[in-house]
Amino acid sequence: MRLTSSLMAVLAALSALPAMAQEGLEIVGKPTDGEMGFQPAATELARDLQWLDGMINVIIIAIVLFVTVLLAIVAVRYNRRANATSATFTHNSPVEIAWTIIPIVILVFIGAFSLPILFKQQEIPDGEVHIKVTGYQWYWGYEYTDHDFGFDSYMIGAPATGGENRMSPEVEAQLVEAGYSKDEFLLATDTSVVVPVNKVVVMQLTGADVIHSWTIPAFGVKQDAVPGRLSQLWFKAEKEGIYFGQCSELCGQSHAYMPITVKVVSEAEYEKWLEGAIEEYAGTPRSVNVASAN
Ligand SMILES: [Cu+2]
Repeated sequence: MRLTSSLMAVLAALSALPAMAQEGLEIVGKPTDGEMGFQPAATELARDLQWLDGMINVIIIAIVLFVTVLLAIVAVRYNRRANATSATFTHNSPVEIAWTIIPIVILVFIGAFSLPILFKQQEIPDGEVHIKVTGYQWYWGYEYTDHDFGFDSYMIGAPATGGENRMSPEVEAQLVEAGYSKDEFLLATDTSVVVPVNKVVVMQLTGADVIHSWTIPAFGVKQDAVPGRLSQLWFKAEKEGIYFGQCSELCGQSHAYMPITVKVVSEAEYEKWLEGAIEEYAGTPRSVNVASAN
């Protein structure tokens, strides 16, 4: 009898494993306690950014070491005890030319790598999935404009889901119910952005009240959602899984409670979800879409 109950406990614990939550989808993009560095890159954009960060870090470290060595030499060789009578010259043209030219060369070198990466982010390709994102105080609204449906996305535990933006046994139960664990509090949302893997997703962003900012660190995207303007971002996620982000523009009292959940699923899973979503959110049936395209 005891064995069965402990077996049940193990099974319950296994089913609550956060790494495999949500219909077998692994949680990939998530901050981890005590860790440093970036979340695993799930797009080419994120890979480029992380590579650029590492490359510039090498340059920064080299400059810091070089300047530290120069300072140490000056402190040891030219202090009053070691060098009682100091030289009286004030200029040295070759050195001055060098310390003007070399930083320019370093900046041009960095620019030669960073500008192409910036352009890759900001030049929006033709999208295969289009989503309009609206930031509200304090939740996100998503419209799948290819199929004319939309829904709002609230943090699990936010007032709209019956919570008070605080952890409680009820909120934990809601999280578990949705396939998450209590570790995902402040990250998991009731509905999520579902996108197919390896497809170009183009998002248009705007704000309904104040400026918000939509980001998924593992995708290497972050874009302000500004009232009265429509900005764009794009990504092509290469790995199925669950990715979290948070509003990244201070937007008021509950800024911390409007996270973002993106589920990257297989093409087949996406089609299935789309059928259900079109029905649930009263979107345009796909046959009508096909007809109007002709
Ligand atoms: Cu916000």
